[in-house]
Amino acid sequence: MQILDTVIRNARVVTAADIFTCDIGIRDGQIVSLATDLPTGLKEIDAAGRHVTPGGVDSHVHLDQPTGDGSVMADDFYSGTVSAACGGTTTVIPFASQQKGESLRAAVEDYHRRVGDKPVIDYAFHLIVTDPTPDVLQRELPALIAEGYTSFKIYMTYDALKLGDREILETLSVARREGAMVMLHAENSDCIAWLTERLLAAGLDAPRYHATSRPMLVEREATHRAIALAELVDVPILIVHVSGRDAVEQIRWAQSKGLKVYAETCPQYLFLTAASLGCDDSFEGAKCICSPPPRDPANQQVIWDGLENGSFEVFSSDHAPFRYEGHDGKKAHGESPTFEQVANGIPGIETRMALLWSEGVRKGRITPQSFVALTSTNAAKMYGLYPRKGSVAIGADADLVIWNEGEPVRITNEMLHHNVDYTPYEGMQLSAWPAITLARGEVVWDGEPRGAAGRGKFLPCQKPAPAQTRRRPHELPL
Ligand code: DUC
Ligand code: ZN
Ligand code: ZN
Repeated sequence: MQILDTVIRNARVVTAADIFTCDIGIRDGQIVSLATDLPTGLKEIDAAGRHVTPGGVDSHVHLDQPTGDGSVMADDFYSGTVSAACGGTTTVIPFASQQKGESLRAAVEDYHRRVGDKPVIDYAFHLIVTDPTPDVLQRELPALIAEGYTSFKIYMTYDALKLGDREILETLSVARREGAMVMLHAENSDCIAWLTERLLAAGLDAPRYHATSRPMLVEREATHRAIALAELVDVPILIVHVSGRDAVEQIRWAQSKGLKVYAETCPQYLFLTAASLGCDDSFEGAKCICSPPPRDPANQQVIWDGLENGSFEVFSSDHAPFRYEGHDGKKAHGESPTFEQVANGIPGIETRMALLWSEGVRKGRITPQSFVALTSTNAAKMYGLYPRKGSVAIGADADLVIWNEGEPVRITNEMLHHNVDYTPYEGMQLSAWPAITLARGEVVWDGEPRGAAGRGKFLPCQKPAPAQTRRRPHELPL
């Protein structure tokens, strides 16, 4: 047997299905053996007594994405992927966003230029379709899907991004025909605009009114409409960043009807509430402005329940990094802008995995196997990267996290590696953090960031199995 590059000894391996103890043999960046008493490798790592999980697949992150409103994302493909690796994530899927009036191909080319030779870990792209012209739908989108951009996001809110119902139907129909996965940002744009206008007219413009302007019913209505449109077209969809009970009820209703409606949630809906946006009119709450907004403790519990009972497939960060200080982030419109002028999004690419392992697995809310499914395996399947990514299996990339558990870890922004000047989780006490992250067999985190810029590779995605329609094509004239 050819000598192994690395052997991880006595790992307590966790997959989405099993937990077992073995050595992990790695050669040329892949897992080549899972056995006991493997021969000595060129490098040996002792994992006795430690859980070893697949590296995280963070399938919803925003890195160096143009915003168009004067704000600039704080993380590019270097700082964002270093931060990811230090938090146990080994694959990221950010968004190449079409500008209205621009071709989708131009957005993809621009985004590859932005990536350059920066990434430390592997990455794929989702597309964002904002202008579904006949040319985009009939020519560009099918060609891009065939080239490995097999998922795209549709927004139901934000003037610069949103599609109307007819446009959504046309776009869903292409996804069905081409076998792509559609992600939907489900909030009712007109309801938000109507409420925002009234709040601002009444002088209620502090960050906390962001949550008032986007109550759960706007998410419920849009979630229901997205499900209805997808049912009409007969295509699977995934509802992103689900925040609470109202949307969860719609999703479970659809799932109970046998519709392929998948859902994603994020740490902010487990660990933040609307009160994180402030209890007074201070601007500090802008740090936690994101959409949909975080809700309240009862809704946090609904999200925990959904993670436990299978309502959610994916737990992503929705890392959308804007600095608090300076004039290109949360304050791009001045020192004290109105809530609707504040860039939407919070950082979380590095804290996602440890938050869920510490507060989910170690507190007995979810099993280790569910953790793996939610943070890695399901996202790899959902977006066509499985089995290369998302599992500990022979032939898979050696993307692994060896966990440190039982010692207190207090989250501070200083310990993180993103380029944002705050974390919403400052001061939180956890009981786990990745000790070592390996990406294609290379140590990229062992208490220090180790990955070199440019080692991350672009991953063309397969057409995802979960995006396949249930019905036979001849049943609908689509
Ligand atoms: N939607 C996202 O997916 N991310 C950040 C902001 C938003 O509205
Ligand atoms: Zn969104
Ligand atoms: Zn997002």
